[in-house]
Amino acid sequence: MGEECPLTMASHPEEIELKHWPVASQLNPGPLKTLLHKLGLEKQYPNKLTLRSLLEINKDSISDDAVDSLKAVPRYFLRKLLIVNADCRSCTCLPEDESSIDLYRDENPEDNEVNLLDLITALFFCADSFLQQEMALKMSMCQFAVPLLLPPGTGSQSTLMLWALRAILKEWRPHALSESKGFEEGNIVFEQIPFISFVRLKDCSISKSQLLNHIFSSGQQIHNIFPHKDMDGGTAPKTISGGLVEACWYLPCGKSNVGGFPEPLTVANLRGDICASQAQFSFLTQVSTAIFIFLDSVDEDEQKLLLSLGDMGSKLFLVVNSKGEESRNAETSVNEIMEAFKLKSNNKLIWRTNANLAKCSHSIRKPLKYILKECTSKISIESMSNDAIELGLSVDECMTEASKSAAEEILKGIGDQSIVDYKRNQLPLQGEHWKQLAKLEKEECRLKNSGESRLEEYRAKLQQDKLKIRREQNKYKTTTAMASFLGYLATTDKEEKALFLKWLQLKLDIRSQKDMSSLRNRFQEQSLVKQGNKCLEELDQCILDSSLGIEHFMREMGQIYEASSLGNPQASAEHCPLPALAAELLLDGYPFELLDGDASNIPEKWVTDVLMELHRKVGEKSKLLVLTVLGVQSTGKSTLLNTMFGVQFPVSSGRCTRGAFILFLKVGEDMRKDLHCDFILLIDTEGLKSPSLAQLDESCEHDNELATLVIGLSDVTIINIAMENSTEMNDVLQIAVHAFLRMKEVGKIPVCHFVHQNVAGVSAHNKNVTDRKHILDRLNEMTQIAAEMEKRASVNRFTDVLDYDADKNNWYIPGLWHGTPPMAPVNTGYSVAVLDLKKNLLEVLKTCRCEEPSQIPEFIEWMKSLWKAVKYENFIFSFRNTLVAQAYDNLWKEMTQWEWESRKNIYTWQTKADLQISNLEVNSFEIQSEIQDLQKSLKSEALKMVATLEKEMTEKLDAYYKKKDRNVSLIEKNKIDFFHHIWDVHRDILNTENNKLDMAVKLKISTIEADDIHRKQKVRIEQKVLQLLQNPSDNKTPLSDEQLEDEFGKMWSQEVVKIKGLEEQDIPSHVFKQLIRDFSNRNVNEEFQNVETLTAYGMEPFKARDRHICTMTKFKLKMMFGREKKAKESLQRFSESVIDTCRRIILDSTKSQTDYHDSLTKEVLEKINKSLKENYKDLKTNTKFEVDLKLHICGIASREFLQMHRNFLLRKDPQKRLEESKNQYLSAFIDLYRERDHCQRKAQDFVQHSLRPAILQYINSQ
Ligand SMILES: Nc1nc2c(ncn2[C@@H]2O[C@H](COP(=O)(O)OP(=O)(O)O)[C@@H](O)[C@H]2O)c(=O)[nH]1
Ligand SMILES: [Mg+2]
Repeated sequence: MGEECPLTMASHPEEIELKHWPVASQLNPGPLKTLLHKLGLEKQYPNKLTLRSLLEINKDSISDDAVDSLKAVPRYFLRKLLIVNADCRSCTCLPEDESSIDLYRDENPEDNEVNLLDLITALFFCADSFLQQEMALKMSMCQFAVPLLLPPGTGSQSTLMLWALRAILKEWRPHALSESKGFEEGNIVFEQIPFISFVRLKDCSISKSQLLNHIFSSGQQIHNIFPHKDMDGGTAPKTISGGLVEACWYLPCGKSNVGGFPEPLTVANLRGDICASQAQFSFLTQVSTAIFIFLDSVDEDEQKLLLSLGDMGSKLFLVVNSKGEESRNAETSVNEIMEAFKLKSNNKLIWRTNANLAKCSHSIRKPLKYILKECTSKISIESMSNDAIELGLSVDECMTEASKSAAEEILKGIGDQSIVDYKRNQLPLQGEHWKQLAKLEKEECRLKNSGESRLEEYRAKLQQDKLKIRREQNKYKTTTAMASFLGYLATTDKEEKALFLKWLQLKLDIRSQKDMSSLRNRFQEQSLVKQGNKCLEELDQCILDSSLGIEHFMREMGQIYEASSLGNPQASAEHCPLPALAAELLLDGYPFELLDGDASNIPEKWVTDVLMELHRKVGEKSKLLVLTVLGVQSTGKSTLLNTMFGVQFPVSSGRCTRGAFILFLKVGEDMRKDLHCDFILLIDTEGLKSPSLAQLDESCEHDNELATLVIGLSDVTIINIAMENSTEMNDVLQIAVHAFLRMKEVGKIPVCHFVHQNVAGVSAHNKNVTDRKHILDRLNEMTQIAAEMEKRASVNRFTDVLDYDADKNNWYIPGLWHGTPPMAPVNTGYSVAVLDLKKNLLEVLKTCRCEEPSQIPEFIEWMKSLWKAVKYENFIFSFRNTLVAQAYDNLWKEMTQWEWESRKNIYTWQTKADLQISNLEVNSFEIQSEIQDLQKSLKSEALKMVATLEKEMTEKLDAYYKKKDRNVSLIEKNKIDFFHHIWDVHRDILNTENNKLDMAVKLKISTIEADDIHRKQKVRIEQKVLQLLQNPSDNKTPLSDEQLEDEFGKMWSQEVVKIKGLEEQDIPSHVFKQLIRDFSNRNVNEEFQNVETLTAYGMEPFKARDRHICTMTKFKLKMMFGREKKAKESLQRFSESVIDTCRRIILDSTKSQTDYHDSLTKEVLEKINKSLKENYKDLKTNTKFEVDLKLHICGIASREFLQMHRNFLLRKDPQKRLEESKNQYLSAFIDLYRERDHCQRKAQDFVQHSLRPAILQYINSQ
């Protein structure tokens, strides 16, 4: 660092208008020009220094070097200020060269120091409006006074820094609320607060700033709110900061015993003599509740000035520096003023030479308290802008009128409506529709509620439903709010757009605070009552629904885009510029919602198109590294990121959105090589384990999904832990790890770092060794359990899934506040620790990777596949942690076993019942009544039997819960579900059983009837033949075979019409159902959804493949290339032997002459499971292998069992048997006909040719 590198220029100088000030090169020679030159800021003057240029990740941003020239001072100051390091003010003096200290040298201090106030003033001159706002915010976090009136610079008048202060939000607790622990929060510019000014006459020798620091610091330490002469750089002469008015706020913490004031106060401090800054002084007198003038004496001019202010009443307090004898004259002049203003003696405070600061501050506190008590005039800074303009001052935000009114127009649209109504009317797409869509999309993958319907039909129905919702969404016209929002976003002027968004954000915050604080108070009251959870839940939802910010508008934008892309082409053409708008915002450093945590869904098309647009905008150079922070709600995650990178994620205790937000940080040229990337992508998560959401049913599920997605996406994950909720984080982590184990492929192993907040002390790292070990032990233990559950042999430790080093990856960060908020400044230790963490993380990012960082397109692909995996996951996310999941899974397995026993029992019974029915000896006349009796009695027996089985199973479940081992206490709340499940199972068993009995009875009846047909067939055929032969019309020529077939057919169909056949069952689908059940809670949805016909599997020889062997990453696979080949060979041998054994079992089963039954499949699957269990650890098989192997074997089984079933039908089905004998009967019929016909003809012949002539002859012969 040195003279050569002054602050970077604004990266887009053309964006910044030249306001009313001349550029530096046109500055007249004078103190300002000199100072700017000294600080190397000439090129930045005026307002050319942008916030964005300071956010770049470059070497400078992590440098910790001390300043070595005055030109380096501004950069040092800003760098430290942006990471809220309160030590930033110590850079104003260059360190002296120790070797050349020469006590007698006449040093010129101007060469190596700059006055702090001058520095701040100069930086405000040079900063653009966004940087000004950020500087003011960070200064106020450090509890530094901030500029309220900036001196004129080269302009003609001072400026009221209204805009610059707008970002400052504060919380406090007035003494009145100390009982209820309530608090107030607000935008400091907007709040009505008493305003107290402190000014001085000439060179009054009292150090006003030091005194103010004394009065308004609360707690043990005197804090340097206002810079004073005893600080670094305090002695350097001020050249440009005369007339600067600084302001700070005193905010009570609600503890009356701590002293201080009961209400908030604004404190203003005018620098320099009031005579030199008359405009500022008149402004202050106009707006102040009280004004304290520090003076030694009053000369004539000053008297005139004071008197010219007119009636100030009792506002005025004179603090007189008493210097003993000398001050005689002064006293008279003071008294004259007292008289002129009719001031009481209380309004004069004497500062005695021998008094110290403590004493004096007491004497000023007293009247202040009195003023506050009586105070009727409160004022907001916002309302001061009129006064300022009247007095000829300028106001910084006048420049922003256009954007302000644009934002106000949108706000006007809200009017008196509640936010809930407003969102329903104006942002309709993201409401119920979107949530419903999210649910449908997940159901499409998980198929949890398919019930009895066939999967394809069910899926088609879900798709229909989805389309319906999109159509519904498409029906909405763009609402007025969205139209104006999108309209302003489309303005090409970057600064105007930024201003508009800022304004909108500020105004929306203020608006939703109104609804929010009352809701939150009600929530507080309700939660004290403890009962009526219903009410609490409703309030919860209300709080969620009542938050409104820019993110909601952006969310709506995404929904409009998503919906229109499915709708008519015209609408989608109309909305095609939307991704470009959003991409631009992303590039400008705005956060962008990746995952909507309220609905728990990603608008994939929207996100994809926006990111791709961004990719194009940066010339397809978008290599990125992803850094995520994950942690429980309100543990300072956003604060951490903001501090670390100077970004602006929303920070507040009261946010109610949730989800994952991304933000792009540009990497500077000097770091690109080291980091191998162009951007760092920050992901901030919101609303995890938020207590106000905990009661919502799906809260836990959404949290787990969110955590899994973001960890999966990141290169480095920061797990943010505030000590009191480390268990919650632990739980979430377990689930995420477990989810990864269940996924097919997790491409990379994210590095994870634990950040422990609020842990100070140099010894923290050492003292917490056992703590860290404990955490890691626990995570390891849980990973093992999970690996066991998922049969992942290659995973034994937490570090197999996430890259974690207990020693290096733990950070202890002291609390954010140094003292008791709200008056506490940010702890320097916090800032230092965060910077340290940042440096380390960047180092990690440099070295940890084994592959090239991905570009945006790959990132998108990866995100999609991760999210798909999350959507397919049907089990793990609903649990709090791995132990609960395990307890549930154990019991579930047990239940499946019990259920199977029930089914087996009933199967045995049913076989007997079948036999009983089929052995029933009846003749066809008694058939109805006898069989019905038997059917009735069997059904009631079945009912009793099922009831007994159900009772037994219920008792087993009870006993299981009573035993209290196997962590049953964790699944206490699932008990009811399990009981319901038992009930469901037995209803199902009973139904099936009744159907089976009905079928058996039908079969029996048909068999009897068919026997009857067989028995009577001979007679029938004879009758029919006789009938045909007797038919007089046809006795000339015999009937042809066709005619006979036809005749027979007619007769046959009349007879067999009553005989019901047995229906062929869909055996492959029965086998498939058993196969799916066999995987119970495992994550195989995706695999099985692609299976169309099971019978097509297992035709070719089975082949072991790479993807069957368990590895965490592709990278690891490469490393063990040699071993992998061997592993595959033994896997092949193993598979073949299992397949052989199973094939034998299957063939054995088919030899028995029975029908197919599910237990046959079950037997095969159990055999496979047994072999797998014995071998999976050695073979390192994964779920994919298990799925493929089982599909192969079940494919074989499904074909064989189908054949077996068909054979059975052939044997048993009366209809089939009749059909089979039909031909026999037909030929018998034809034969008989022919035979009879022949005989008849023979007889006829005989009659005709022998008998008749003989008879005739005989008659004739008579
Ligand atoms: N006492 C204390 N407060 C903190 C700390 N970090 C953040 N906060 C405050 O906690 C609140 C929530 O912080 P935020 O960063 O929004 O939390 P997030 O929800 O995790 O992003 C803010 O008011 C912060 O000022 C800390 O270390 N100590
Ligand atoms: Mg946050």
